[in-house]
Amino acid sequence: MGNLQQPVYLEDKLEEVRESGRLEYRSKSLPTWCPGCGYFSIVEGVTAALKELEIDQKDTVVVSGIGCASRFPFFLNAYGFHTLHGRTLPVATGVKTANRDLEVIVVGGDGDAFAIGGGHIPHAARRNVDITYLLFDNGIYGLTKGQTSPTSALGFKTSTSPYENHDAPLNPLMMLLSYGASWVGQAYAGRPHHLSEMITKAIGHRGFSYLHILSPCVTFDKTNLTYTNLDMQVRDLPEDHDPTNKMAAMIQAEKTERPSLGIYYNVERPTLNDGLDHIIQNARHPS
Ligand SMILES: Cc1ncc(C[n+]2csc(CCOP(=O)(O)OP(=O)(O)O)c2C)c(N)n1
Ligand code: SF4
Ligand SMILES: [Mg+2]
Repeated sequence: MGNLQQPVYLEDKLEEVRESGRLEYRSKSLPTWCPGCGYFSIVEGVTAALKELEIDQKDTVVVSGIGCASRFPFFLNAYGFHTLHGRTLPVATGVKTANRDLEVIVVGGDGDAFAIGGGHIPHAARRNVDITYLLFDNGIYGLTKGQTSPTSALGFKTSTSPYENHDAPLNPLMMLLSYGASWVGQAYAGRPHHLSEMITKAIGHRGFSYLHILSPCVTFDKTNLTYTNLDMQVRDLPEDHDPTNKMAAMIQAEKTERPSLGIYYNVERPTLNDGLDHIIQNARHPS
């Protein structure tokens, strides 16, 4: 997929990216996303995070489902697994369980995650699998040319809701908090520096980290998630927000009209691999 060429950057940007050391994390496949798609900032954010955390390409695995978002592994110079629609988390759980030294990053869209893949999320979260889930939310099915998704706004018109969407959208932050994710945050593709910091923190977390990334689909959504609308809506979490307080995180997650960016929740608890170690220990030395 893609042409084997240098990633496309403007000449001065290319120099900046090369000097930052991030270029080594970019593959030579040219992104096939539409010009202006928010997903480009996420590639930049992930390469910056990997560089910052000094994670080797050979130790990085990016697992994706199906959708525009799920083309992501092709654009990174790391191991990648383009799985089936909605089936990222079982694959990623298997990868991390088989080799815990790998840094496992899952990427996918709102349809991949919360429609066909919705049944897998609670279990990866409650098991606290030590992986990072980057959810690209454009509130639409992008790849299949703009149908209503589980996060589409009320009143949204698409080919599958020509008389306006009447299905209440899901609240993914609230869901992940109640599922038991140990790190939950929100970022916006239109704020690339903050996005990159949040990706770094999410990857640095030991346990299941979920980063919800608001990212406009500039081709099929002309009404809701545009940069202009989002620039006016998004704000930072209050400075005194306590990320160890789940109820406080839920109160913020409910404020969907003005989405807040930042770390909603962050606690340490045993991971799936910790639990498996315990089982192995008990099996070897039964009391
Ligand atoms: C089993 C299966 N069902 C349906 C599809 C068709 N399909 C491909 S991508 C997609 C949804 C993509 O939307 P999203 O996950 O939000 O990603 P985006 O394209 O918006 O990044 C669908 C329904 C498929 N490929 N496989
Ligand atoms: S269709 Fe939308 S989500 Fe897909 S690449 Fe184009 S702008 Fe991005
Ligand atoms: Mg989508």
